[in-house]
Amino acid sequence: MSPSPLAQLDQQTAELLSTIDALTSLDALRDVEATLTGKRSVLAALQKSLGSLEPDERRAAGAELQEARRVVTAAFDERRRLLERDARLESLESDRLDLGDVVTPDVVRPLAPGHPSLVAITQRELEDVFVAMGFTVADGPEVETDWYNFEALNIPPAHPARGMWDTFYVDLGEPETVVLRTHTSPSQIHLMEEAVAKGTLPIHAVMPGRCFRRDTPDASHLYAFHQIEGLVVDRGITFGDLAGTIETFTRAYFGPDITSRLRPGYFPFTEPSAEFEVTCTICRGEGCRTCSFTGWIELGGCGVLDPAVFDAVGIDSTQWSGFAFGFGVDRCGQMRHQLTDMRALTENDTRFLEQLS
Ligand code: FA5
Repeated sequence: MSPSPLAQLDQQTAELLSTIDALTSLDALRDVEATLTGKRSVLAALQKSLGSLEPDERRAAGAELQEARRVVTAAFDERRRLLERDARLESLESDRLDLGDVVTPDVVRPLAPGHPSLVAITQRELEDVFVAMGFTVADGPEVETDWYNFEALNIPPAHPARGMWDTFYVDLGEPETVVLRTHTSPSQIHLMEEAVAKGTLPIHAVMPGRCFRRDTPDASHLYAFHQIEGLVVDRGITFGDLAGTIETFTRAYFGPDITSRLRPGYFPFTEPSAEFEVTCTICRGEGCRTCSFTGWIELGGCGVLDPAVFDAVGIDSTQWSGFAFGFGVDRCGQMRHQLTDMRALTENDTRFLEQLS
């Protein structure tokens, strides 16, 4: 009888188990997998050799070999499980962040307190200048009917001057046309109506607030911006009073180096009307991108109140006269702080904001 092909099985199994035991990495384990438990293994070769045995012997040897394969495969799987666990622990350890490394005193310092935005600061400074000149401060709604934003200001429907203000319309399901106010001038109307109703003329007031236009944002335009409106209604008011007020304001707010100029302009609610400009504080009049290379920045419009506006609110224009102005708060802040681009006011860049604290 020929020697059984499984004569060395115990020893071969023991060798396989000790090879498995000696594996120390998953890479090594993958490299030898085929020779330990796969098609190229000793046990697979033995399996093939059983074909030469008698059926009875083959059955017995087959069972023996199967048991050896179970033991070797179980040892192999267990080794793989342990190596995988070790690899996982190792990667957790290397990824672990030591809090002592990342929490520096800088990070845990108390949060700096907030502070008003440049626009709020500017608005307050402008109010202070005008209060010192004898004006009171009032406000008006940001959402207006067409009548307040346009018609009462002598801008009837379809009037070409409406093109001066690219308007956001609000659909409240009301029969009246409702808009986000395009300027603070409708607050003139509210104030005059109130003064007429209460019999409190004359008026010397400024009305700061937010306005909205479908303007494309650029270095000197935002679509939500701020204006401060001025309104004087009294007896014997002339264009000279307006010019003097503008000049006094310019010197008080920007300092003696900055000059103002009034250029003829057009607004339907004032006659005569003017554009109010100041020397560009960024280039000091030399010309730059911010002032479109003119050396001047337009701050706003102004003029003597048109009698048609007095008629709309029921003020007798033979007894009373007045002037109004409206200029950009954001633009005043931009010029005062020499900001080349107004969009910095809305971008929440902390490097910019921290300079204001
Ligand atoms: C007006 O809005 C008139 N209501 C001003 C006025 C009041 C005239 C009273 C006469 C009497 P204007 O459209 O030119 O005018 O705007 C006035 C100022 O608001 C501008 O000069 C500018 O400083 C500011 N402004 C206008 N549009 C923007 C914008 N999109 N972004 C930032 N500032 C703006």
